[in-house]
Amino acid sequence: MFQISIGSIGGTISMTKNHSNEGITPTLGANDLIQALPKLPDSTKIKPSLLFSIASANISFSHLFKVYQWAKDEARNGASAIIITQGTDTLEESAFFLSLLWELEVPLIFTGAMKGANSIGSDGISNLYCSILIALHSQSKGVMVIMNHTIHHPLWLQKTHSLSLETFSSFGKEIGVILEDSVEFFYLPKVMPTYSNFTLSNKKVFAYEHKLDDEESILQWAIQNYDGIVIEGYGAGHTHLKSLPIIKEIAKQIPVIMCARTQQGPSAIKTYGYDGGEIDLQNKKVVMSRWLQAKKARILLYVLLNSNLGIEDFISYRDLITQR
Ligand code: DAS
Repeated sequence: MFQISIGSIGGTISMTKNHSNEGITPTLGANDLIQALPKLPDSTKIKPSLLFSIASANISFSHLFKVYQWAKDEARNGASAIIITQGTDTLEESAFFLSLLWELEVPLIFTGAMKGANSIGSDGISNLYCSILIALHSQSKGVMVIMNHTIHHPLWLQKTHSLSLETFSSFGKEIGVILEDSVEFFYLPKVMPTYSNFTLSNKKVFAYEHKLDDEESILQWAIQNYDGIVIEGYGAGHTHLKSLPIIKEIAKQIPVIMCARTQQGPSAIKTYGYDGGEIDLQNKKVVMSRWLQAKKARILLYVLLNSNLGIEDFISYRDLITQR
């Protein structure tokens, strides 16, 4: 018997309208969602569990650590694949966080929906069904996200549109597709490190995005309250002159990561020579995130700091992304 355990956390995939004059809210659990699935092979057993029933804006690392422990227990107790249904607003972050912890080969698949369960053209069941097809595929392993017939690795995934069905993109690095009910992999993702010493301790990472004519006082506040800082810098990862002396001081004490605030492309390492550009920043001990977007860089640094690891491990992970 091939057991697939499905854990639901909430999100639009679980949402329905209770009163005609109000919006949709989480009402359904995994047990309700599976009722609408087409017939599966007799050798497949689906085990649904309602884990949480919340919008994804309310998911914390502590919720996700419980999801991780639940998924591990399911795998230990015989599940051959795990599916998590959650809101799409933080889907790429949840999946990336779990990818840093999930050391098993058992596929751990995240999915959601852009339209409520009772809306016309609702995509939830199609996404769940595609997730099951992936779960059953012999080459599936590790953490993946399935949305809109496309298979993504959490490292590259970004939500790009607030409401469209076609919102998730890995910008050309999609792992595969599900077409005609068949899974087609374009490549199998590289196995990235996991951090088994992670605990939910109190190390926190502050992330913020530079804006035109920005404030520098926020950085001074952050140093007193956080153990690491991720900045979404201008262009290829640059700062402004007012922040420079503060960043220089902060980077002597805690990790400071600089990312590109553009949606695509890496932060630079050797192009710009002006003060506040990447060469100057690196001379001041700031680490460029390269291909890690700020959302992912923040989670990676959070996991490392709470695993008693640090900036060297950040650099190793970062560099592994582009090593063959
Ligand atoms: N935006 C909704 C979703 O797509 C709500 C959420 O993220 O929980 O699931």
